[in-house]
Amino acid sequence: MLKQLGELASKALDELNKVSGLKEIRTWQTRYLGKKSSLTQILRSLATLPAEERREIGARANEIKATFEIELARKKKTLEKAKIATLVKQEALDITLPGYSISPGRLHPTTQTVREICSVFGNMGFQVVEGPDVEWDYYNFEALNIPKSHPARDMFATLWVDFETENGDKPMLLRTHTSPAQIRVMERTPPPIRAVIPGRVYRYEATDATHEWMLYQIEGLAVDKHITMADLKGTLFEFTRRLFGDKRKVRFRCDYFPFVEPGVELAIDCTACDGAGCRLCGNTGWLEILGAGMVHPGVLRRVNIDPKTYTGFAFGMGVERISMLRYGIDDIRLFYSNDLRFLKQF
Ligand code: FA5
Repeated sequence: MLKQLGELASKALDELNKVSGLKEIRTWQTRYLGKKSSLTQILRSLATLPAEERREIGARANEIKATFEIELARKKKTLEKAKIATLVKQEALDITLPGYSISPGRLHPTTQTVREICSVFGNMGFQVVEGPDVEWDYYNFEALNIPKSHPARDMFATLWVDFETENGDKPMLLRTHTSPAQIRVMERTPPPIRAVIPGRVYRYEATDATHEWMLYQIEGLAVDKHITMADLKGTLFEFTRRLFGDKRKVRFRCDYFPFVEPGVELAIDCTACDGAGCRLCGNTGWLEILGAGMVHPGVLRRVNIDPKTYTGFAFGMGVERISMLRYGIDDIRLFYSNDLRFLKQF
């Protein structure tokens, strides 16, 4: 087979030398490097050869393949240069015309906001972690104190991927929030924990100016000895200051989430009307930006963290809503409608 390879190489390179057009070169490529070429067949059949032969023939065949590829690229370049020279000679190509400028790409506004938020928390000592978009019911609900048939499930409009079956299949869904990643982090990391988890979440939602069916959230989690509500308030207060500036007022109010106790919502005074009341804030003067609370002892126990020794806080915010406030965007549907006129503004 070595002899056959040697003959193949010299025949192919000889033919390549004689190729004089770009069309011919494609034929050569198919003949000597294509799926049905002798070289590909030899490479495919290596597995069937005895070990000793496989090593020697494999090495030689790969060497020939690399040579073919190098020589092919070289020939293509030469032919392209020759073609351009001919066109210039015939004045069919005016090389004095200015070229097309390629406008540089940019990051999507959501990516920019995600990175900015993660960097604010990064500077406060939080690590960035990710979790899966497709989640088990256990992580999205059960481990977060939302058992089957619990009315709290109604708070989440869910897109199911798989249901529980008699064969033992477990229910699976597109995660409705980033909170399941809290559980995954706590399962594999002993305290102290400081983590932020950005990612997409999905809800079976009728979309409107402030609701999308697919959105980004950033979850935050801190678990340690002696963590109190004061730490939660201090951290989130500092976060809003760094992201929205000193001028904004911050309001904490009680809220309910089954996996925290007590639970709160954080709102800032409206960025559009400075709290006077307008359409954006529904005339309340306040805009809710996130949900938060002290991690429920039942949640800690489920991941084998003793709630008598450790406490923690968690929070979850919607990234697009934050971008809307920062950039004055009045419709969330603009983010993912792929309209370049919108995207080019960021
Ligand atoms: C939650 O998803 C909780 N997991 C947050 C949490 C985490 C609470 C940790 C306590 C501890 P909620 O459903 O309110 O909560 O969503 C959080 C944020 O996501 C909201 O404040 C909002 O900014 C954003 N959000 C929720 N639904 C949508 C939607 N359909 N479109 C756009 N943004 C949304």
